[in-house]
Amino acid sequence: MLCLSYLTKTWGRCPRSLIGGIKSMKNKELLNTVNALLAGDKGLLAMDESTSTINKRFEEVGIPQTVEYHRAYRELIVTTPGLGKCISGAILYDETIYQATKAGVLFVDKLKQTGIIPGIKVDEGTTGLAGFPGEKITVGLDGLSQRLAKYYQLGARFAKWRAVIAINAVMPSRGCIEANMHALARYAAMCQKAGIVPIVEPEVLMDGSHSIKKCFDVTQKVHHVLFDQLFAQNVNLHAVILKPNMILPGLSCPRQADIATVAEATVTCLLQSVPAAVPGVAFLSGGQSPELATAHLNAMHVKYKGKLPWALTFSFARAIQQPAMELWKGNDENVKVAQEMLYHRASLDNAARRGQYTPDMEKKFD
Ligand code: 5MM
Repeated sequence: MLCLSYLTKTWGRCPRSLIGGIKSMKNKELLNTVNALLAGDKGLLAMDESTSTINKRFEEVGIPQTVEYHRAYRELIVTTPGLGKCISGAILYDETIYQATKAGVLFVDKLKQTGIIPGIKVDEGTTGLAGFPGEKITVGLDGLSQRLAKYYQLGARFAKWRAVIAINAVMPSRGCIEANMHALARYAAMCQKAGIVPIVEPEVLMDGSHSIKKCFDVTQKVHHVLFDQLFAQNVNLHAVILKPNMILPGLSCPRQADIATVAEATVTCLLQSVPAAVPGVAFLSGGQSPELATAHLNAMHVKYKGKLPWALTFSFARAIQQPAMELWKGNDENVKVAQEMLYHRASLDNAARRGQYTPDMEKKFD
């Protein structure tokens, strides 16, 4: 029997009918991954903080910023008892995908043993966008096909690329939105070719004093450009997961919004900008407190259950991890309590996906 990697290498010499067969095998694999990632009430765990971000988070809690502490922290996460009941996929960072538990089990294998699909952050961060002072472009397209092939071999079946859109009186510019959404679409096309499901993350930042309406308008515009670009790059929308921000006022906006308003604005914005072919929407938390991120997701499910074309789930980093990291503090003796907290937060997000979260569930950990 011909193996897929052989067929892929000989793509250029394949007869047309065989290429069609390979494409449908790849599509089937992509769709299987998507279905597993979005299954039931589970969600995604973003544990893909780059070195500078994890060091920043560690510094805030007083944890030494070394590769060994990064490894120990990620071991705490992947060995959390029962995590596979709550989490369908975990996004890793390049450093982490090569790391192992103290007992020598690769994190990727540990995740797979618990029924969690390994994913990988493949963008290489942001840099200033030439011609647009203050705005950022995400980089990492050069050599991406080769890196995706390597990550596939290492076990990753989905990937993530984050674009960052800031709001102020003059931002975002059209140039910034278009450049970033084009890069996201090129990334998504390369992922699908490699048999890897792309998570596309156009994050409209919460920083600033803008209103909830401004966040709505900018996010809607960003999504329109994103899906136009995905279409232009022949990306199969059935095998993409969108990772958006919720619709929120800026952090320093004097007029904050209640939970029901955020839920309604977020779903309305998505209904107006995300095609029904997209199978799932997995929110980032973006700096919201864990409790609020969970409550917002829950309110969307309570109000719109059964009325939405896509699955609505979570792909939180801070909103799942932060309380556990604060309990751990880098000390071995705190691992168990930190793992209990991690599991607790993830299970509350499962409840939110079912529309069954109530604030009093928070007390169960006290
Ligand atoms: C927005 O950040 C993503 C979601 O995390 P939150 O739920 O905390 O908002 C997250 O996946 C992020 O992309 C990674 O942590 C990587 O971030 P950096 O800044 O290291 O690229």
